[in-house]
Amino acid sequence: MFREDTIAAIATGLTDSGIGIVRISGRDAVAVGNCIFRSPSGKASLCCAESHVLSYGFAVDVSGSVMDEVMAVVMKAPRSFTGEDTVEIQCHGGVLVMKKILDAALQSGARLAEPGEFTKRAFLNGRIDLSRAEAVMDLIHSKNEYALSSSVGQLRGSLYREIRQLREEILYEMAYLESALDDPEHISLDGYEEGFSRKLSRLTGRIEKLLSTSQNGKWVQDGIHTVILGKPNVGKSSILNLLLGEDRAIVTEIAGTTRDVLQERLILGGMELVITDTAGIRDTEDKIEKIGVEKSRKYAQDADLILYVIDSSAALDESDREIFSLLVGKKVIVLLNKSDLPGLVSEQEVSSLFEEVFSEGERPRILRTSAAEGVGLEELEQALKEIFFQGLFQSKEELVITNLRHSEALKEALSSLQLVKKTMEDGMPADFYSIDLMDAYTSLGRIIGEEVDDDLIEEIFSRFCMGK
Ligand SMILES: Nc1nc2c(ncn2[C@@H]2O[C@H](COP(=O)(O)OP(=O)(O)OP(=O)(O)O)[C@@H](O)[C@H]2O)c(=O)[nH]1
Ligand SMILES: [Mg+2]
Repeated sequence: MFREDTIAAIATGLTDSGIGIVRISGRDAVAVGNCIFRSPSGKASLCCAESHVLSYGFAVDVSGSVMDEVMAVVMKAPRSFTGEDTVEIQCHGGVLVMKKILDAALQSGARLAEPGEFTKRAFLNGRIDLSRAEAVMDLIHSKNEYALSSSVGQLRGSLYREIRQLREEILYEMAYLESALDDPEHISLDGYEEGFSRKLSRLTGRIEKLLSTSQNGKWVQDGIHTVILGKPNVGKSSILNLLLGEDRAIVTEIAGTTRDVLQERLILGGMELVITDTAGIRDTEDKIEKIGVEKSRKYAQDADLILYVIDSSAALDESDREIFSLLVGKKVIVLLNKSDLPGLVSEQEVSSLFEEVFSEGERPRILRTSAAEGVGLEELEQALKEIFFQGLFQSKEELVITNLRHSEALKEALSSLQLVKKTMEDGMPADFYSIDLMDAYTSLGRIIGEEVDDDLIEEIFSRFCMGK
């Protein structure tokens, strides 16, 4: 799958902007770059340019006409992102001018790069492992602080290092067992099992710890699916508008205003919420409202988090009881809204009702809000952080598994190691351990790209964007 030809692409966005970069990489990158670059005197050549130093000049097309005033940089192999000779032309960021410069590169011998091909080359040239290549893309797609922080950590090799260490330890055990079985006279397995069993527990413990972060990883990557639930007229849509900072949903004093679900994405305290405003839940004869109420129930079932809004100036009733049943087993934050009005519902009242439904550790937090006066946002932000990312992301290097492919491979490695444990507990001889140890070693290898086939590589990199 490895190709030695020279590729080119526009590396910056295809919209008008200050600067645009056309990137060329491969064996003939400098020659191609030199065809489209002309120094002010016309004498200096990119072929003699010092590596990693900017040269000022002009971009010219194949007929020699000047297209733009540019800076060019040559990065000699292996000290470039791809590990190959690379030239980057920094031009003005007009879409037409970038396209013309790319065209000139293609006419001078380069081929248009496929999506992700620069990063694929970096991987195939051994510049970065697969987990870091994937982190590059995750970083580009990061839409919230936590996703960014996680991909920066993985880009700097936090996952790679942990996986490599785990594999080394497994390899050591495999090698030891193999030599002992080959040469029983000199290497004894007496008493080996006790130490080996402790080691296995440590290894499975480390993999379990990584896996335990993958749920958080999903929230980081996809956003926390949040549903605003409550009776009609309690201020659900007003809360949505407050969170969004704009009048997105219709708010009126008429109960039953919201009839269909309304979904938006927003960032709160660095976290991304995919938030849904729903129709107020009540018994109704209105045909349309009824459908809306059904939808509210359905969305509540699939939610990662429910914001249960109560109008604290009105007494609780049967509809609230019904909503309670939708909250069981869910992460819930209760918002006692309209706290600017004289209160009829207290925290104690709500909390004592929850005692019947929730066990002690899982009882929802209760916060006072006033959508009318903009009160309660900071407390909500704080509660979200504690519920979803307790203890995580304290440091930039924190390892959180955000990639489904990685968590699948970790699960497989874990179950292989558990099989080794079982083989041992069943009293099978040591030569039965190695197949499962090898499987665990291979599964972990897939994360960093050491045990992957060409199709998977193609698939992973095809999801990348152009020019990366
Ligand atoms: N005083 C006060 N009024 C509020 C507050 N939040 C909302 N309201 C008012 O309550 C009424 C209902 O607000 P909505 O946001 O439409 O309530 P809802 O829960 O979305 O109602 P439905 O869509 O009918 O289910 C409106 O008149 C709002 O102005 C608040 O914190 N304090
Ligand atoms: Mg509403």
